[in-house]
Amino acid sequence: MTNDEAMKIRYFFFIVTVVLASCGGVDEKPVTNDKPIEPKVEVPVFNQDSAYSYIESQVAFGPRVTGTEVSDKCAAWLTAKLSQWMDTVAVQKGKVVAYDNTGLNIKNIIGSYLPGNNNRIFLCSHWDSRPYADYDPDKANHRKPIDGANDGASGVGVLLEIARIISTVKPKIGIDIIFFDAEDYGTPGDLQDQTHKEDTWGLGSQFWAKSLHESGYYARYGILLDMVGAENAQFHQEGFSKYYAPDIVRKVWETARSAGFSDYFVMTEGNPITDDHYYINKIANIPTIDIIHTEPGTRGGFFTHWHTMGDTMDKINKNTLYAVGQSLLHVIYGEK
Ligand code: AHN
Ligand code: ZN
Repeated sequence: MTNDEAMKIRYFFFIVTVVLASCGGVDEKPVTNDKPIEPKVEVPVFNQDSAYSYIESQVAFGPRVTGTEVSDKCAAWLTAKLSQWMDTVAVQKGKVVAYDNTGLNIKNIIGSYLPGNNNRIFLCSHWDSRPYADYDPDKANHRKPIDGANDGASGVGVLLEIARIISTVKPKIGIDIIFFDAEDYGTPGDLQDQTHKEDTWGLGSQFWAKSLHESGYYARYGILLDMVGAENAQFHQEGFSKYYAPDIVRKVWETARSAGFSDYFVMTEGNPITDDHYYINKIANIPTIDIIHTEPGTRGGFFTHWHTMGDTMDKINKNTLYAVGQSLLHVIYGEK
């Protein structure tokens, strides 16, 4: 090759290099995500058989009507179960006035994981059973107490299973599990028009919200479970939850749906319901949502056997328990 040819070749490569360099100049930075990549959190598996057995145990005591001997026995059992798994357990005792002006001795039971951690949430459910099957088709049953397998025991069963899991796979945030007494002691249906008494439901949560079990108690938010065990249950986005805690509703429903439970956690707005979370929002000012099975078209607006003698163990469905429990685990282990 002549000198001239060699120069031409060198010149050619010089031009190619310049062109390539200038082309790459615009977006030369290596491709990165804006957010740092976070390690994927391991979410433990919810055991619906275990939750089911905790519901069975409660129902086996008989109706857990506030202030009765059966109620005392069940309270002792719940306290023992929570003590097995949580760091601390407190029983908040109180006296409240019922719809008929009788005094009721109540027990709210609170288990705490990482009690010293200010970054915390709580999960709750009522553990009492309604003294009156006032929605039973047979009028003769309207003053009989109910088993409350779904209305009461189901939420507690799911939360006991979560307590057990928390003790084996440690979440990053603090968690309280609260069982409220006397939620279901509200005025019987046939007396509603005669006794104009406000706020006869949620007596345990009202007591707790006014006089927290620990002075200065703080939680970022709360989640209430109510009737979370019936087959094909649907959880509409309850009205007070959307009003007081819209971000938590969004977070929980999005989490549940992306975990595969969109048949249960539906995107429709439900009516506002005077449940424990209402008093927690109003009195204690902690944004709290209610995951509650409502059913437009039924007489009470809830699941078919609501406040009837038919709210029994055979109405409990393990797939529903799994949907709720696994969704809650995704929420808990996704928090930091
Ligand atoms: C009312 O019917 C006003 N509140 C019902 C709340 C409830 C009862 N949840 C379970 N049992
Ligand atoms: Zn009830």
